[in-house]
Amino acid sequence: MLLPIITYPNKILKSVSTQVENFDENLHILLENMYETMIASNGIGLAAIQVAVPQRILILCIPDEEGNQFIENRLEIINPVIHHPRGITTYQEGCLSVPGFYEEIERFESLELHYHNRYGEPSVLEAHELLAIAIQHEMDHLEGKLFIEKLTYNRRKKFEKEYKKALKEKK
Ligand code: Y12
Ligand code: CO
Repeated sequence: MLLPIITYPNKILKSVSTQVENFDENLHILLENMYETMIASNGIGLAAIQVAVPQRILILCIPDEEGNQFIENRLEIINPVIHHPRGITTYQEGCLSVPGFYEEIERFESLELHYHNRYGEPSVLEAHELLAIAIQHEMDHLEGKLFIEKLTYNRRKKFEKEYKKALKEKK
């Protein structure tokens, strides 16, 4: 089932998400629906708060070199914690909750991620480059933060002006 994606400036996106306690059928249905919603929207990452569920749940599916996304590469990440962040990189980020806007953002280049899978089993993964960037972008959502909050004052002002104009034109 496709879920509606909440977009900026909806205040729900500012919620701090809570830990998942129950790794049950409801969680599995939510994960399936989030994946379907993300793929249908041409996304590579989605946090549960973007579909109005304030829990620490992320879905990621990094495309291969040809840009194809395969379900075998889907990552379901619950209650994540970053360990050993290192290096600095920049990437032109976008967000399904801020449609039509992309900006260069600085992130750690590599990290180790500790998390739980859909059955509540602990897992660890080593992430570099695009996966590491996407994890950091999605984990900011868990704290109620959007990538636009990382912009300089002037760039943020420009964004607000352009975004408001685009919203008006959409109506
Ligand atoms: C690097 C940087 C950021 C992330 C977070 C995940 N972001 C996305 O998956 C964003 C996807 C996105 C897709 C859009 O739709 C199309 O391109 C058709 C889109 O739409 C418009 O801008 C109109 C915006 C964002 C992961 C890795
Ligand atoms: Co986002």
